[in-house]
Amino acid sequence: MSQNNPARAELVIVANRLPVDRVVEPDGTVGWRRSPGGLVAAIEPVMRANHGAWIGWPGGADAQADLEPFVEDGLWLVPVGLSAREVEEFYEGFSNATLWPLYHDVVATPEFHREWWDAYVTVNRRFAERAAEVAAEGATVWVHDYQMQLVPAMLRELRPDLRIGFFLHIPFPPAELFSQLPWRRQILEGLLGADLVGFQLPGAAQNFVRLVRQRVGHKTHRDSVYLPDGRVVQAGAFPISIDTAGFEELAATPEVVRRAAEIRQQLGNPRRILLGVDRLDYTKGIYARLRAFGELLSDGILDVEDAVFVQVATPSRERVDQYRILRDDIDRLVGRINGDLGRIGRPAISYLHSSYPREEMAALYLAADIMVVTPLRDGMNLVAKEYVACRLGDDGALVLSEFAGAADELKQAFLINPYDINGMKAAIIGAMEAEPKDLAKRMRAMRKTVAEHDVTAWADRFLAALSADLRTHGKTVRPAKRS
Ligand code: GDG
Repeated sequence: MSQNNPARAELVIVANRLPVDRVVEPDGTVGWRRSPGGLVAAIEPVMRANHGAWIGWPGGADAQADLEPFVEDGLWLVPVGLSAREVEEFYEGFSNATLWPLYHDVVATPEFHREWWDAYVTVNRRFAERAAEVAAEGATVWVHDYQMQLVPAMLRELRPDLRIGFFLHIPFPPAELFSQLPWRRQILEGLLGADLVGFQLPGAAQNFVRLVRQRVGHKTHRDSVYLPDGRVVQAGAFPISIDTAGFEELAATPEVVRRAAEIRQQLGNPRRILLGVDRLDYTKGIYARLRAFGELLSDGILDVEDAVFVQVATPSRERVDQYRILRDDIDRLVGRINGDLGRIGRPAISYLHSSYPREEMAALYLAADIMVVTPLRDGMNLVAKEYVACRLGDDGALVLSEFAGAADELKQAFLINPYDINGMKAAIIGAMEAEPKDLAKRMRAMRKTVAEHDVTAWADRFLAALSADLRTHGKTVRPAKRS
């Protein structure tokens, strides 16, 4: 892979970001810290079992910086640099101001710029070339997410011997919306370079197959696409999940339990704590959710002595205009609600624009009586599953948008339409007034779901499907050795 490691990888992960963050130590040396996240946890054991490598952007805006592959905590990491202009045009531009809103029901207006598209093509080619260098003969390459949709076809052209899988973490829109994209055909052809194209939900796979039939003209049957050269591309749904056991363990540690009690006390021991945890993103429905809570207070249905809303909004994509506008809107709304309805020592909303360690997240999940997850559209939403995993006592309530992928599995949640403010208000009150027996029944069922379908099962299922018809070639991805 590098001069010091001539071996090549049997499993290659290609994702926009490396699973590590660059940290500069006090003495000026540059080090790496593992970024938290279920994806790394899920894929790590399979990577170790298969001599795996991970290709991704290490962050920063220097196309030439530190581009030597390195081994960090036993994982082979292969950095791909981006220039300042590429960060602007490929990452902030085409990925996050064109594709992100377009794929999320156009809840914000996507911008179409030809120079952004050019940067997307250039960067995708760089990732594909890197993967082609790193992958062993007949290896498996697993490409992730909307930033990398051209990589499968580019890689297949360079290395037809590879087995290529693609997984989209966000929704795949219906044809009526996707067709706005001036480069719709190129994106579809890019994805068709994979042997298996995975989505969160069956509906997304159907959208994709329908679009391929309409726009590229290939024959399709159910989830299969038949290419003129005889190759068959399989589409399918692989709903992602969390490290359930990890969250359960965390929620049972005395430190987390103690911290949850402390949070409740610091909030002034309200009767009910409502919680929202999201990246500060306009798809997450934060504005409507806080408005609904504010109205419950101003209608006199709730009182600040009864209930407090804790909203964690993790800073995200702060250089993209739509995100700046959203931040200002939320700041103003929280200020108005607290100004109008709060009392001394009793703000209505405890608003935290910050990110926290995993332990603090678990303590918040434990402290919250009602978790409020109201995205306008969301591929899956892991926060909903994390909350459920932490409720070891089968108590607590989940209010969940029917437009989150997670609603397909967490059917016992209080499901809401985030565009219907009155419906959302009614569901919050319904969750608050529900009998403990009813809540326990719902939570038990949801906990069973997240225990049975965790992120390891997700990764195993995807990789098994990807190597399914490989038996004739005799090469498959080795399952991870798990403890
Ligand atoms: C995309 C899709 C899909 C958040 N703040 C902190 C923190 N988080 C963690 C949460 C959760 C993750 O980040 C967020 O995942 P979500 O699924 O909720 O949302 P996206 O970031 O939009 O993820 C989504 C997902 O990909 C996976 O396929 O489900 O639909 O949009 O794990 O806990 N973690 C820590 N501190 C924070 O402040 N430690």
